[in-house]
Formats: sequence, structure tokens, C-alpha cells
Amino acid sequence: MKMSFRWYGTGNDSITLGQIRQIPGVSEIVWALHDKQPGVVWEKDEIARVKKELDEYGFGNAVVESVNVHDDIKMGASSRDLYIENYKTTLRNLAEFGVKVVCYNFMPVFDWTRTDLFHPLPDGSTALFYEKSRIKQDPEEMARYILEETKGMTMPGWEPERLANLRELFAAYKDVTHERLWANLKYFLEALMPTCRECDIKMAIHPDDPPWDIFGLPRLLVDEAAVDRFLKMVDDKYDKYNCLTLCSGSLGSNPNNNVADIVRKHCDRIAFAHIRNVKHFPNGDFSETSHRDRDGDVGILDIIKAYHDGGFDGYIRPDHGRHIWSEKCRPGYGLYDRALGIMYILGAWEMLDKIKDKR
Ligand SMILES: [Mn+2]
Repeated sequence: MKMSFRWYGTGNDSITLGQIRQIPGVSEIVWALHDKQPGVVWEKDEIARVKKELDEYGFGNAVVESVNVHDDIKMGASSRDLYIENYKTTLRNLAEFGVKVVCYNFMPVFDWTRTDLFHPLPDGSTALFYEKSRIKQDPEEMARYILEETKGMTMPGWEPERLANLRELFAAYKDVTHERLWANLKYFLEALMPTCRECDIKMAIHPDDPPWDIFGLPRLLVDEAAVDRFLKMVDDKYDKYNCLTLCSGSLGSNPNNNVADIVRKHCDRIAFAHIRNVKHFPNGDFSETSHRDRDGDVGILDIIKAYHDGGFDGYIRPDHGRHIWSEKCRPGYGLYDRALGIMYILGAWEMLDKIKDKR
């Protein structure tokens, strides 16, 4: 297992590489070119600049989160082939600089969705929160809220330029059913897989967040059955490259999903593990919590044990954290609580190592 930390780049993140270096056990930075619109080629000189920065601190740059997929690919528009060619060029450019895993998602219109980005928790911290009854309202209202709260930050999947024409975007997805979206995902992957093999890059899909349809838009990667279906979508000669970013918090937002079971079943197809805890409320609302097992409901320790038992040697990172100790940071991406999450994961992992050694 290789511990990583998501970082939004110099001038774009309140956290510095120097600070991250002081968290024990982090060897990789999960990065991206956040000013890139979906569909645009990532140029070599831009990639080289980030790699050079990470090199200076001794961090690896093997994981990119995310190279976002253009809406025309998701909706199956005729222009998709052009954007797929651009995606391939980006993969080739990334491979030249040692990238091994590319995280992406296939969610229509919105990336992750929450109704409250700074919801107060009983301990005085704040965290991302999802209130089911509020999500039934106007998507434009929710988009306005999230864009207002994140003003001045680049938010992957929440590009103001793209969301400015929300009504048109929704109209364009009108005829995209679940099955059409699955077919468009298959088309995208089949086109990319030979390039992934040529470049030795794993494409690692992030599950839908939250894992159910919202605002009438179809969502695919929502449960174990969907994960099973996804992993069989392309020829099995490409199994090594058609992988998962298994996010315990996204799938775990649905109390019926047992994330540890999915890890046990598909450990060899998980290239990148997101570890995050979620507390469920009886009415369907959920709140993000600390990584500690008993603070939420997703079974963090079972999940870590499933990875350990499976001999997981991919990349792992603490996913969102709470906002604690008055830190001013991106929603979910502060320094302190994610550092605490890392220490929790490493503590559990190293204890499991010790127990295994003694056997
Ligand atoms: Mn995640």
C-alpha cells in the first residue's frame, strides 16, 4: 500500500508540500491540472512543471485525480471521438512523466453533490452534509449554493464556465437513460484501453457520489452489482487497466452497500483506495465524519482489514476530512483532519502487519 495525499497545487491550495511532508508515511501526491476544462489536452510542459515541484519534496506523482471526461463523451454526442483522441493524447503525455493511475468519473452534469459544505458537528467542527429533502429542489439553486461557497477555488467537476448553462446541459442529457450512459461508458473505455496498455496507465473510475440518481440524472456506479457489471465491460485482456477508485464514502453513503465485501471481491482491480467515513441518519441524510471507525457507519476497520488481507499494493488516500481547529480550507480538503485520518489508517495497517508477521 502506498499512502498518498490529494493536493490542489501551488497557489490553488491552502496547504503546502512542506506541510504534507511532515505527515508520516506519505509518499505520493495525488494531483491534477485544475485549470484544465474537460476535453482539453494536458501539455507536457504543464505536466513537467508539477512533477518538478513534487520531485523537490521527494513525492511521487503516479496518481492523477482527475482527468475529467467531457460531457459529449458521457452523452454520446457525435463530437465525442475528438474528445476521446484528446484524452488519449493526455494519457500518453502523462505516461511520459511516470503517471500510473488516472482517476475519473462518469457522472452526468454534477460531480459530487452536497447540500451543506460546512455543516456543524456536535464536537464544534464542520463537515460536508447531504440533506435528502433539499436535493429534490431546483438543481440551479444547489449549483448556485456550491459555486458561491467555493468562489475563488477551482473545483473539479464544478467548473463555473460549464455550469453557467445548466439548463442547456440538462436538456442535452434528456434522452440519456441508464442503459445509454452504460453504452457510452463502454464506448469510451473500449476506445481508451489499447492506449492504456501501450502507456501502462490504469483507468480507475470513481463511484458516483452520492450513489443514486439525482435531479432525474442517471447514475451508474452505485452498488456492488454495478461494480461487477463495470469490471466486465471490456475484454478481460484489459483487466489490468480497467480498474476502480474504490471510495468507501461514496458507496458507503448508501447503508445497503457493504464496502468491505466489495474490497474482498475485487481487491486486485482496485488501483486507488479512498478511505472516508460517513454517518447515516434514518431519514436518508448523511454526514461526513472523522475516519475513526465508531464515528461513522461504513466500517472503516473492516475495509482496511479487507485491503490488508487482499495484499493491496495500490495507492490509498484519506478522502474528505472535517474542518477542525478553525482551519480555513477547501470543503473536505483541510490538512489537519486528513492527517489524522492517515495516522488512523497507518496505525491499523501497521498493526495488521505486525499480527501477520507473528503468525
Ligand atoms: Mn472519493
